[in-house]
Amino acid sequence: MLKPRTTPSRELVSLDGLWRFALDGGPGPLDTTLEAAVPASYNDLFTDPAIRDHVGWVWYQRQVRVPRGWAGERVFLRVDAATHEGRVYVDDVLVSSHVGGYTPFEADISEYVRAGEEFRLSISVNNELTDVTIPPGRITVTADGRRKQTYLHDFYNYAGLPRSVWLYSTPAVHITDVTVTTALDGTVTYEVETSEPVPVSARVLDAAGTEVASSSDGVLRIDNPTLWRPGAAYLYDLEVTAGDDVYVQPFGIRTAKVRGTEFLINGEQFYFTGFGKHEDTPVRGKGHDDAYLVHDFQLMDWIGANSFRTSHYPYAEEVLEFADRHGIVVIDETAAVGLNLAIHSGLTGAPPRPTFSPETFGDATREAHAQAIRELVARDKNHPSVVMWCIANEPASNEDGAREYFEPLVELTRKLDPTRPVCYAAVIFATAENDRIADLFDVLCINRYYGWYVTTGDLVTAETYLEMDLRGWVKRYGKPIMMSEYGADTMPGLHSVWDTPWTEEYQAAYLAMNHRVFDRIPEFIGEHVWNFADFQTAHGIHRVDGNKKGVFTRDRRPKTAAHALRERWTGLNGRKPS
Ligand code: GCB
Repeated sequence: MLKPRTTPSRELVSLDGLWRFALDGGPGPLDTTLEAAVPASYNDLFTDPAIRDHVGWVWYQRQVRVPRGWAGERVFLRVDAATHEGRVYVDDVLVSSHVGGYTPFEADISEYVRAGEEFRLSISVNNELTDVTIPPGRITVTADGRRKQTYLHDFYNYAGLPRSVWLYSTPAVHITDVTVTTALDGTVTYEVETSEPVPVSARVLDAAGTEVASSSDGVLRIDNPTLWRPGAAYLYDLEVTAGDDVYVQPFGIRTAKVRGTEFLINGEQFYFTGFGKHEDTPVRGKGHDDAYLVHDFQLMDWIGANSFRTSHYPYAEEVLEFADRHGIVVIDETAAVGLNLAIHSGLTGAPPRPTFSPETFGDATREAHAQAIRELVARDKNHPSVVMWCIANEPASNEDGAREYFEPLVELTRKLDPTRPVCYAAVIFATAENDRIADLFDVLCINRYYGWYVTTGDLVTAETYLEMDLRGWVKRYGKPIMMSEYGADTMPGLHSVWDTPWTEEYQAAYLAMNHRVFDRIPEFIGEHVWNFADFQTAHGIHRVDGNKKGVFTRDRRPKTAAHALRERWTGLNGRKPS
């Protein structure tokens, strides 16, 4: 799905700003004095707990004037994200609806609007998570009649319109999709879809704007191509012309492959250093913010991180474009977090239920999951920064039914994109012995908290357990292995001379223990600390104002461990620490 852009044939109007906001009403004029910022999650904007804890639909509304020059053009309304379900109304007409909180959708509204005139735009957004949504959740009704949302992940269920909303124009016949595939010798293959059959041609411009190739047969050849490399990004523009429409798709020339136990970018071994992140900031919640975007990438550069995982959902496209431009490597994850009922029963003492069954997560869940994969790949396939798809975080891969559930999803991912490796992040209950799905994937991504949730405060035992665990995976599967999560909650300002959990020293010692183990395993291809920054967690779970495993605080100040990581990672440039 194409990102809206201005091109010689397309215009773009941002609808970001303040919208009228209400818990109910709509699509007629909202009777409200509340206003909500877009982009932003609505939850932390208001002081009223009834809004923050609301379960169900909310309404956003504003007037929009179609530019007077757009007569005869197609007019589209594009929502970058409505978390988790969105419905778009032009005046009283429902023009589009979409399920899935972290991928975009759009509607051709040409027949409902006129150039130069205003219309009332309403978007209703639903935050409910159920056993057929990705991510899943459950709604219960309390004894006093309140609907309560629970879910199987720790981060707060921020909702609303956390990304931009756009109005854009195209010519009547227009480009609807572009797919670019590259090879290191400079061969670029492109596929273009259009709303009606028209002749298509394309040319490539280098970073200086000079034309370096052109064709109309789907294949382009660039002589002496400059590759996109981690830490040394280089982007070309593919300018596609189809009839009267022009679309410009940036791309990079690079490959991402697994060979034996190595992860190769452009045929060279790559070692991941970095983080699992979250889209999470004070007040905005999951709202995209360009200032935090710039600052977070500055901090990643400062600390020597060359990569991150979009845990646990697709991030705003602006983030991936920034990574493309700055040579940061991305593992791109679906929102399939929490397909695991054992963790929940472990935490709550509820009797365990099988994760994969018609009564729990069955065919309908898997279809929602398949759709999440389709939309992720459709949106992000052209980003050179994305080197691997992660299709789930901590599923119950050790349980009956896991293989039946995942096999078709892995096949689907590979069919949609044969060019990138595929992984999932394995939960602690899934071991080399009992995991049912690891052989289907390319890289072993392991989440482990020895020394934190297990053997808390005892890093000596933790070190032994961790090494045994990781070596078990290497031995059984012979695939590249990386740590996709390891971390310890840390209260900034808390210090100790002993191995005391929650202190800054303990976080640093915990990470150092992990690193000793990684460095003893030749098949290791990377380390992603959990988490880049502290983040807000679900109401009512056992956390002190959020998850504190950040190496940076929620307002992005370094904890002691940040300096230690900087020492380890700086200067590696994708090579394994020695
Ligand atoms: C995990 C999850 C992550 C949590 C983390 C934690 O295994 O993948 O979403 O935030 O543990 O801190 O408990």
